[in-house]
Amino acid sequence: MKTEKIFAGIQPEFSKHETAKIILIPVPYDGTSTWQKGADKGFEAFMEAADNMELYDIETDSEVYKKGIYITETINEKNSPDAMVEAVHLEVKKYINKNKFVTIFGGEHSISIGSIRAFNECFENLTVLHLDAHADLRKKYEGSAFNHACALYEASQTTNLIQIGIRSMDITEKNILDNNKVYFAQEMIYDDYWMDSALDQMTENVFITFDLDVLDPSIMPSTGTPEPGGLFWNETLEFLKKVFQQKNVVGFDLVELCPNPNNKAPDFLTAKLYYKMLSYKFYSKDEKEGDYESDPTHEVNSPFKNLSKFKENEDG
Ligand SMILES: [Mn+2]
Repeated sequence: MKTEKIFAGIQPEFSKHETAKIILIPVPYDGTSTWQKGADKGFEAFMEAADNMELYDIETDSEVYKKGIYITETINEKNSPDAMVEAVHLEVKKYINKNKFVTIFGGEHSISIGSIRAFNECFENLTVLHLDAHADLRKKYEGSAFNHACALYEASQTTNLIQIGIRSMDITEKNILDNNKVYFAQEMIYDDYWMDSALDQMTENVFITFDLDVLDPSIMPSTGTPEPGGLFWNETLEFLKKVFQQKNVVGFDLVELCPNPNNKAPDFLTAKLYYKMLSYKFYSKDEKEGDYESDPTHEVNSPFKNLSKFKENEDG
């Protein structure tokens, strides 16, 4: 059955399939999570929070919803993790080929396997930017290669994988991870240049897979496996802003919202994070569409100018 969903109560003219630049694919899958169940309820909670969000973004001085946000039919394939991954793969690829900006909302992290595969097939030299408390690099877990604990294994073999905020992993994953491209949470605290360093390692095309448990549980307790010592709101946005500004972000997903009916703040954070990422995407895109090189006012007009900590050349 087809039910039309509308993001954040935007007018019908901005939520049409034909004209929307932004596609949101809901995949409320929770087949393999191992501790707290409930990631299948994340999308509903996200949508409810978004209904209560103001749609003017102060920082970018923009209303990105006017680019159009179309929500596709929910992917409900639950026969097996493999079938779910393939359903996501096909749906994501279909919309990339229609030249849309594709975003995916989980569900647990195994949904990213199909998305990453689709983006990797459609974009040259793909970087996968993975924000997560967990490395998710197991080749197999509980008999399946499509478990949430394996979400990034394929990407580690087929893309330029950069991992941010990691603070929990199995010893066997040490053999798979690339130490130069992993930013462990406990090291990031003492490293003023982790953002620039990670940016230097990215290729032009970047897909972001954002596991909400990368955030500190004090601001994001609503995940299946909360881990202490995570990222905070402003530093996360500062980093994402730089990525959207400096790279061609080709799409992103948000996964692992496991809502608590008694605490709506994490649901709202998630809605706001989603909208912020869109605001950054289309702000920087509009800039790039203009004649960047020959526009001397470019720097002056940028609302990012005063916000970037690392712009000035500090020498020793
Ligand atoms: Mn995780």
